[in-house]
Amino acid sequence: MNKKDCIAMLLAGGEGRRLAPLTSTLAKPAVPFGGHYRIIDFPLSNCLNSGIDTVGVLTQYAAESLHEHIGEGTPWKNGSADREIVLLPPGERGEYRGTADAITKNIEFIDQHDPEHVLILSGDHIYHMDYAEMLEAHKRSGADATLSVMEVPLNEAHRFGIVTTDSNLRIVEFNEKPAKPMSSLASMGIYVFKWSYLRSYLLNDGDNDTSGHDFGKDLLPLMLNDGSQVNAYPFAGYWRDVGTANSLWEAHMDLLGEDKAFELNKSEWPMHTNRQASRPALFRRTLAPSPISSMVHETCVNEGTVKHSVLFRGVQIGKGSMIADSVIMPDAQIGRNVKIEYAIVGENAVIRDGAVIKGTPDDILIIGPHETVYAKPVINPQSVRSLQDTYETA
Ligand code: ADQ
Ligand code: ADP
Repeated sequence: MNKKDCIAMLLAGGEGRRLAPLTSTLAKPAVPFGGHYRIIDFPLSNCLNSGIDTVGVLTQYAAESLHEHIGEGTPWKNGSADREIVLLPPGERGEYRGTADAITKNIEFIDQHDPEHVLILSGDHIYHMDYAEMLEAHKRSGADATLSVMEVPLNEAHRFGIVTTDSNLRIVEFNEKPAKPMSSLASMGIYVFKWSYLRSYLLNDGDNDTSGHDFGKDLLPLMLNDGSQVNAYPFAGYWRDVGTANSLWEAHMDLLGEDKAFELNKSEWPMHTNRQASRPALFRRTLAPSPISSMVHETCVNEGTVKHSVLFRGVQIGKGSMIADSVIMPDAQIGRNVKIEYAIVGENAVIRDGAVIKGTPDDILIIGPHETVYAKPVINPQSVRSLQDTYETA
């Protein structure tokens, strides 16, 4: 095989526990996003748009959901036989013990391509990013590793790897999810490494029983401790880690309104998704007074009132129902006289006539895929499940 300049390894095997029950049967990267897509469509489309032609996708938890969505990767190959998107579940090799271990167990796959650099991506971020620019910065600086970084709100910094840099953008300190963050410059979990350099660290880490085999917890701190040159690549665009119900909801709300923070479909940065979902993503937008602006997939049948919400393909809403500030995922069936506020309703959920689902902006309710909710006020997700049990056994 020809020597590659850079290939990508896309980490998509995490459990996504904080998004339960949306992730009860789905890997987090397979969770629907933006009326038409799944989260993993973002890094896959970014790779295509950035000219990265080889992508290994590391799956583990609920791998089926991703395998079904990605298949042979056709939508992200743009008809080119030179592009390769390969699913890499652990298979016979035992489990992936952490993000670094997932790469270690695929050293052979990477070696086949003999790349100069390896781009490590995460499957659960919403953003458009030109990886070629990051790769350029990495090469220009001659760093062993380059991490993309951005400022996040200080009150959210504890969710991220937090870095400190010197005036040349060299990282002098890295703390994974610090309880008391001293800065708000966060690692986006997007890394470029010189492959020969990363390879030797992975081999050592694989043999180290005290390691958690994780990039953020183990490898990056070790690399800095050894005096490696690790640089920061500041990213200025929109980027969201949607690992929690509230962040997934907020990222959807960022698609709405005239002053929306994120534009999904840019002609210069096309998004791709799998064939089943790939009928043109036409949305009706109700634009007039901006608070009621919604994104409604053209296949929805809506007989109710929808305000400031995102409705995916195949959603049905009956007469007299009111949906506000919510995200309704594919094929959810909502009956008559239902009230839904500040909630995410999972794929194929069934909301019976008269049901009330009310969250708050700080506590977004999730109704899991395929769950049924009956006409009884629901105040938190636990009660959704216990109510369901009561009714189903009754
Ligand atoms: P987290 O968001 O907590 O922090 P992590 O749980 O390590 O990230 O998951 C990163 C990616 O790897 C996800 O896409 C996940 O699905 C996947 N993954 C997790 N475990 C895996 C496994 N065993 N096998 C295969 N894939 C796996 C990371 C960094 C932080 C950084 C944030 C930015 O550690 O430093 O700030 O990302 O979001
Ligand atoms: P402000 O605090 O000025 O209202 P935001 O809270 O929207 O602004 O965000 C401040 C910065 O942090 C922005 O650059 C934004 O992209 C980033 N940011 C906000 N929320 C998140 C998040 N959940 N994950 C990652 N980055 C975020």
